Amino acid sequence: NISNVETIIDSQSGIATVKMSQPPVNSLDKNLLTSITDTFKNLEKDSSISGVLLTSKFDGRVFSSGLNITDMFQQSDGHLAEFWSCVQEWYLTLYGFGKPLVSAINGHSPAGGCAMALMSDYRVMEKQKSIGLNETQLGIVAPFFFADLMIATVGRRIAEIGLNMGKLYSSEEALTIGLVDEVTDLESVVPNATKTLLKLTKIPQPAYKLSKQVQRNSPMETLRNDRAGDVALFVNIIQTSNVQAAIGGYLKALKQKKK
Ligand code: CO8
Repeated sequence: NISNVETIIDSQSGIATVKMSQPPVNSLDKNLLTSITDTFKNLEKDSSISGVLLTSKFDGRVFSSGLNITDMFQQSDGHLAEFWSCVQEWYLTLYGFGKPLVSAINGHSPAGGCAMALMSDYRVMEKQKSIGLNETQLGIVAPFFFADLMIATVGRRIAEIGLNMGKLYSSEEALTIGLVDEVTDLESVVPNATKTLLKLTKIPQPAYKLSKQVQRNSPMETLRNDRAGDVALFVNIIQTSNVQAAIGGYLKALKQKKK
């Protein structure tokens, strides 16, 4: 499955570029979630790697379209449970990643795509794209650990407005509220992200790792302590008929958009 993720290593700097490469829009299904998770677990263990840049192959179009919606529509409880367990593992691995991680957001980044960018330490985004936790617009609710990422990044009040309204922000708005750290032309997204990443790798790394841990531990611990409960909650919410109807309607609208 690793082919839906390309990893390019610069042996001189020790920077690994992880490029999500699953056509057409890097929607996070079980395969892509697992590939990303496994890639990060390997990079964490590899002592020659100093930091990671996360980006998309679909330059100028989409970073990630978020969780794969079809995995939440008309599926069995078992399928949903397995899918959600992959989502949890992906979150725990990326948010808990012990090395510098910078996102080069070179396209749209809704919902799970936004959450993934928020799991990194710094975000550089292409201008005139969109990002946000728009779950309520699909008739669903972002899980507590997505909400926590937003709160940790932009503060409680702005997060509350964004989450409740399911707001998708333009790159420029996202910069204003601190959801991303830099906005630039497509050509500069990866170079600028790399520049910051290199700076982060120069900080004494045991301290850097510990600093991340101290700040991020609480939501991850909450999830670790009751992963099964969180899976059950997800399955229950998704299987309610009004949520299924809302997801079905959203999928239909998404397919019809281009007609
Ligand atoms: N899942 C599944 N399929 C998708 C997704 C997705 N997230 N996004 C796009 N697709 C499909 C489209 O339907 C389309 O399929 P087809 O070719 O068969 O018609 C194909 O991918 C290409 O998509 P587009 O033509 O729309 O591509 P564009 O380049 O024009 O646009 C966008 C890219 C902007 C990313 C656009 O596709 C889009 O807005 N997608 C929807 C994004 C979205 O709202 N995602 C939300 C996912 S939900 C989530 O991440 C968190 C859920 C938490 C659940 C908790 C419950 C308790």
